[in-house]
Amino acid sequence: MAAINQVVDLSKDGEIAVVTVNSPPVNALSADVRDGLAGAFAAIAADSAVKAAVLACAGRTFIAGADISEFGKPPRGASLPAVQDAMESAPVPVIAAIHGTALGGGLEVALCAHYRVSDAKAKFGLPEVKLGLLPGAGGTQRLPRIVGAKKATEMVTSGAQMGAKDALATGLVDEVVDGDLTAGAIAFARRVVAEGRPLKKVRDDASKLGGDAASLAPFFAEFRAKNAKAFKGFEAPEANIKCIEAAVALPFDEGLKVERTEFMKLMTGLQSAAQRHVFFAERAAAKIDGLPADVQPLPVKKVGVIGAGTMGGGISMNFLSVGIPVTIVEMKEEALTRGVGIIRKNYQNSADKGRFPQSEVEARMGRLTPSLNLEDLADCDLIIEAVFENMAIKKDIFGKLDKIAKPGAILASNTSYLDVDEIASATNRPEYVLGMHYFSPANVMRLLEVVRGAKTDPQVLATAMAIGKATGKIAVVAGVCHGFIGNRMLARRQQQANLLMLEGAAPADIDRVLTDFGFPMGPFQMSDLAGLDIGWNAETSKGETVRDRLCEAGLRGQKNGKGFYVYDEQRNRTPNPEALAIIDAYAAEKGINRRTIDDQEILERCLFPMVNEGARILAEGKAQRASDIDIVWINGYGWPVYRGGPMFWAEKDVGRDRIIAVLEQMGEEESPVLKDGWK
Ligand code: 3H9
Repeated sequence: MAAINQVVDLSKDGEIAVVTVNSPPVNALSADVRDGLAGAFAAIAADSAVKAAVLACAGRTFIAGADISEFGKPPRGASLPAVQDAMESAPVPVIAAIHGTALGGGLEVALCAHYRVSDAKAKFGLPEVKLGLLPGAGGTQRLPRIVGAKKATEMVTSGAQMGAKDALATGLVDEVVDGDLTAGAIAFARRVVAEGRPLKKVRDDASKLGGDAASLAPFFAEFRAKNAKAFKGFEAPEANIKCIEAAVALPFDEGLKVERTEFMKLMTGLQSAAQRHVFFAERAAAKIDGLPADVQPLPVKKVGVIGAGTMGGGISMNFLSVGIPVTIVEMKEEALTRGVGIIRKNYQNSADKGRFPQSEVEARMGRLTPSLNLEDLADCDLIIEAVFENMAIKKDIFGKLDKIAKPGAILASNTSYLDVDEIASATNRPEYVLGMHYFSPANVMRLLEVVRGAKTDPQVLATAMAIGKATGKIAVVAGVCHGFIGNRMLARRQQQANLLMLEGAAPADIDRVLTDFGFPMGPFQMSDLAGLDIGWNAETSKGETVRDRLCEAGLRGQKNGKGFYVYDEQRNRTPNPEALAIIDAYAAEKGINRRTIDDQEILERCLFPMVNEGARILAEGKAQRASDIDIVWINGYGWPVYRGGPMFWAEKDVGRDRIIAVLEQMGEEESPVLKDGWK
């Protein structure tokens, strides 16, 4: 085998050349890989003894795309189009041998081969849209020429992957190989040569597009309308659709020009920068600062959950769904039966929607052991408490657990605000105690704040992070403080929303400003949804707050059809005049001077104090890095992913100076970290 460079090899099996990319972890198309491929295909073109070439990859996957870490940096090495051109116009047939995931630029390279073969597990996709981009190396022009414009539109706007079976059916691959992939690809290449099959170029064949511009116009219109809600706020889906339209309407090279123009617009824009930031931030969140390299997570083979309410049930489902048995404990039979019933109903709903077969409902439920006895948790490796937010109750439970749980078992609290160190102090094993703060509904929401107590053992922390990942969560390390990362910042937004409401902004206007920004819901919609009377007590209510007065007047939110809004039977909402009158009266009584407040003030006052709180959290070391805060807000609170999270937005969109200026006007002291910046 001859090395073209350190990441690309060229070898020969008789008259078949084999080009192998070996650039861990995912064979991304870095400058070195592009240089290596350019060198290899130049050598192949110059060698008359070569009759066909196979392009394969070492390691866990075929090329997973362009190297995202190179984006935004000065170009280096061979260009991707030059590499693709060298393959497509090679004098001999080129066969791509695909395993793992051929994604983005990886699939676009494979589409420049004359034939493609894969193993049975291979997956194919153009996920650029998830990075705020579009396939910029011919993908939007070549893919529809194989799978048709309709399927290609779906794939590029969702980033969805296609399996080997469908790839074979559509002609995206020519053969699915059993056994050794490279050997199968070489055999396939020999057949191509022996049969004198042509050098098929995807670019030259428009027969599978599925229609022309006129006949496909209704499809595109309908596709846009159907997805308007999902695409709202995002620039990339529309740009992707435009490119597929160009593939249908224009000759190949003209379509390619449209793709290039649209790609460059997205590439240089803020949305893609934000989404690329999120890609790396998600992966960075999994890393624990200062963790010795040799620390391995402890095995978690059995989980205990205390509390079969909404949270406890949702938390249990995360484990049951991935094959880990759960013992769920409640105090009363009735609550236990209800909780278990809801878990079954949720699984049944998923089965009814075709997400998995009926047998899977039974398999998952079969892993659940309901119990009324804490002692049944004695053999669990991890026990998660999900009862009321009450320190005395939690300490009592942890005291009992300490005696019941086996040595080495991890004891976690799902508290959303309380001091994990104080909870840990109720045990003799504070090093095995931490917070695992799930977000409701816990079986759906991806965020998990893992709260590291003062004494939490690094291995215990690593275990909670690993089990979070294994159950499909994005786990973020937080330090002990009131509300941890997410709720601590949310409190600042809520405080400002309430003040703005008293000073003259209508709740519906505040909600509108935040939903226009990209949140799925504003704070008052959220209050109505949660129920205005959560934590409110009719007997002790003294009418001291607007909330007290709304509840006293019988406004409870969505549950009784009236809160800040009134709701009709379809849950359509209109601002509630009764609530507005209560707010007006309250403000008058407090002598608050009501005025017109514009949208910019609403937005800045709601979000800037949150950013400041994020900076304080960093200053106090309660978050490991600014990007972790972004991940919390995107995955737990609906911060629009195309704005990159509050800290990215503050730094790259608004600018810290503007935030500091507004905070000063508001009389709020800024964190030094906000002044000096963060990494
Ligand atoms: C593109 O192709 C544009 C073109 O159309 C046009 C160009 C003109 N680049 O996810 P993992 C790193 S856009 C650089 O944990 P898994 C990742 O950061 C690209 N680095 O592994 C991580 O690093 P670390 C279109 C990359 O097994 C490590 O690899 N392609 C890239 O769970 C392992 O990653 C995509 O969007 C990259 N492209 O999943 C695919 N990809 O260890 C993006 C990964 O330091 N990638 N890294 O934290 C993926 O979806 C997953 O990584 C993959 C593997 C499914 C491949």
